[in-house]
Amino acid sequence: MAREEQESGLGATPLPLIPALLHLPPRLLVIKCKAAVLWEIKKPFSIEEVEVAAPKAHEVRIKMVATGVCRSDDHVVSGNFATPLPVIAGHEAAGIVESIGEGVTTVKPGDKVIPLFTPQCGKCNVCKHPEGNFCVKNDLSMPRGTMQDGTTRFTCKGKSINHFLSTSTFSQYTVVDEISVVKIDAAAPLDKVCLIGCGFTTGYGSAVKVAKVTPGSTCVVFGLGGVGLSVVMGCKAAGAARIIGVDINKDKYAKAKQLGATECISPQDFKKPIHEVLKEMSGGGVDFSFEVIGRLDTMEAALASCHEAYGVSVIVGVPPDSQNLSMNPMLLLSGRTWKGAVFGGFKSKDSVPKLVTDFMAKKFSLDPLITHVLPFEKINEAFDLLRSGKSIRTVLTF
Ligand code: COD
Ligand code: ZN
Ligand code: ZN
Repeated sequence: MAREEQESGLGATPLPLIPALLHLPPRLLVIKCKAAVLWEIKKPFSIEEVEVAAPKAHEVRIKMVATGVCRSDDHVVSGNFATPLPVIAGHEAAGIVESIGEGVTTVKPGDKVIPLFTPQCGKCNVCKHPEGNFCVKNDLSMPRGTMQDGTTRFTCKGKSINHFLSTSTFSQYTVVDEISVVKIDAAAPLDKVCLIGCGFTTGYGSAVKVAKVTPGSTCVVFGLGGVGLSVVMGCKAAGAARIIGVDINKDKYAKAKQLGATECISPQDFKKPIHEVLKEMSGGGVDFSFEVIGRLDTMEAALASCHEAYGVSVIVGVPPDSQNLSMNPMLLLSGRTWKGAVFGGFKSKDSVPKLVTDFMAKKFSLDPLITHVLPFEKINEAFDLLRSGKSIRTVLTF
């Protein structure tokens, strides 16, 4: 029996089970394991037995330990996020390196790692730029659903299954390119730090890195889901004096206040447009505003609610299918700054291990974001919880 089968207890079996191959290092073996396959949009995930090929040169095979369920995964199911099907989705996770391909130098078997849905190749113009983080090797802007070499490592029922955002974490084992994974602290609890792989970092970084929130400032956060709450945490960590939460669901307010929101309001409680309300509340406009919902109307409202002469507005949410905004340029000519970024503007390989270290040093907590923990097999329940608004984050454990 190969090592990974003994350790996992999850029924993962190496293939082929030919005695002559069994003494070979695990990196040369195909692994048979369970994964959640999305065959068609608007259908539930089906737990299937899949074959996970060995990592090729500069690739890493990971045994998954925990994965979060993010809104973007649900956008794949709904068809709002177009990516090749059938697919193994999931992109917010943590695991342990099972084997490595030739030439891999930054991780080794046994290392705790976080897969990176925004890679950091270190060589492209973006990676070399001090501020850029949207590495040209990303599979986000025009998803191919493959490894960097254009092929896949998953098969199911004789069919090739696509990757998602270079990570595909809804599987007991996955294969990623070395540029899409990073080693983290060996003591890190993987069932918590998995959130650093997307939701937490996206929100927190939007405040501390993209907006660069300043001490004593006034901030407004539109949308108090898991990402919006992480923006609230970032604003607080950066020393904001006032943090106003905006959400139509008042059930979100208690947690937002626990994490640092000083007041919470619903646009539905006012006759005036919400940006007018916020301008009045802040004496002319807030210093920093964040759109963390993914709607065009709230993007406009967030921009208009920051101060006309020095306000900074950050778009965090992605609107469904590529809709366009039309806006009056005067909103910017007076001095506003309008920005956006993925993954909180952080260079992934550089920043993720540091964020894990900060978490271990108790600089922030991830517990308030984790409302549910379920076994991986209950993935469809986790999506029901997300769609009904009952969960902030569900962590699936393997
Ligand atoms: N006005 C005020 N609040 C609203 C409105 C409205 N019109 N509509 C919805 N809301 C509230 C909801 O009640 C909810 O509390 C919140 O907005 C949205 O929260 P969630 O839980 O649905 O979503 P999150 O926080 O998990 O994520 C939202 C994003 C928009 C950030 C996410 O979907 C996204 O687009 N992520 C960033 C894109 C990206 O980087 N993608 C790559 C990997 S994720
Ligand atoms: Zn790059
Ligand atoms: Zn995500």
